[in-house]
Amino acid sequence: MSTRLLAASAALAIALCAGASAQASVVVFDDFESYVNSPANGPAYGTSELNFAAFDHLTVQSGTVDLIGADDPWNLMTAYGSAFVDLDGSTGQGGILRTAQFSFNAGDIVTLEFDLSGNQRGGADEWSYGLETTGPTQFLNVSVLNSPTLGLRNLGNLGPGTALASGSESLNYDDPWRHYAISFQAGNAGALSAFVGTSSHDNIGPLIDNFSLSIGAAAVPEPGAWAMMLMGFAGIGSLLRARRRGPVLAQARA
Ligand SMILES: [Ca+2]
Ligand SMILES: [Ca+2]
Ligand SMILES: [Ca+2]
Repeated sequence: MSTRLLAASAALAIALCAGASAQASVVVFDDFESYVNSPANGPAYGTSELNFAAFDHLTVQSGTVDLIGADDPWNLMTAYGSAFVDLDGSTGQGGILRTAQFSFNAGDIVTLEFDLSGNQRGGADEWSYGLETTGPTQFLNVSVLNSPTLGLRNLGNLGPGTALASGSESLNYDDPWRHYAISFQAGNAGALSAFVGTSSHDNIGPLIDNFSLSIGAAAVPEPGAWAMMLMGFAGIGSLLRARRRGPVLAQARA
C-alpha cells in the first residue's frame, strides 16, 4: 500500500468519524399515527379527531389543533403514513404544539425538525417554530434547513439569548410538504422546550407531521469508524516500520 493510499484511508476514516456525529438522542418524536384508531367525531370525519389534545409528548397551547387521519372529508394528504395535524383546529384559534422542558449540557447538539405543508385548502397562514430556553444560552453553530425565508443557512454563533426561533413565517396553501430543521450546539448547560405553531384563526392551518426534538452529545464515532481509524493508524505504523527497515535492507544488498 502506498503512502498516499494510507494517508487517504486515514483521511477517510477521520471523515467517517465526523460523519458519525449527531449521536443525539431523540427525546420527542411524534408521527401521529398512534392516535387515529378511536375517532371521537363520528364517521363523517373518518379517523380524524377535531380539537385533539391527547398527544403523548406534546401539549397544545393558545388554541386548538386537529388530528387528521385517513378518509378525512377535506382530502388532506401527508407523504408520511396516514396521520398528521392541522395546526389550526376547529375553534377559530390556531394552536401551538410544544414539548415539555428538557435539560441539555454544554456541547450538546439540539435539533428541532419536522415536516410541514401548506393548508391544502386556501389562502396563506402565519406560523413560527423554534426553541426556547429557561435561561440565557449561547447558540453555537446555528443552522436552519429549508425555511422558505432562509433556505439552508449556517447562521454561526448567536446569543446569549432565551430563544432560537423563526420569525413570523408565511406559508401558502399550496406549499408542498417540506422538511424543516433548526439546530445549535449549546455553549452552556440549560433547559429548553421546542414549539411549532400558527396564529391562523379560520380553522384552516398549516399541516405538520414527524415532530422531532433531539438533544445529545456531538461527534461520538461509531464502532465501525473507530475500527477503520485504528486500521488506518496501524497501516501508517507498519509503513513507518517498513520505511525504517528500508535503508537497512538497502545497505545489506550493497
Ligand atoms: Ca404521520
Ligand atoms: Ca382545522
Ligand atoms: Ca388559515
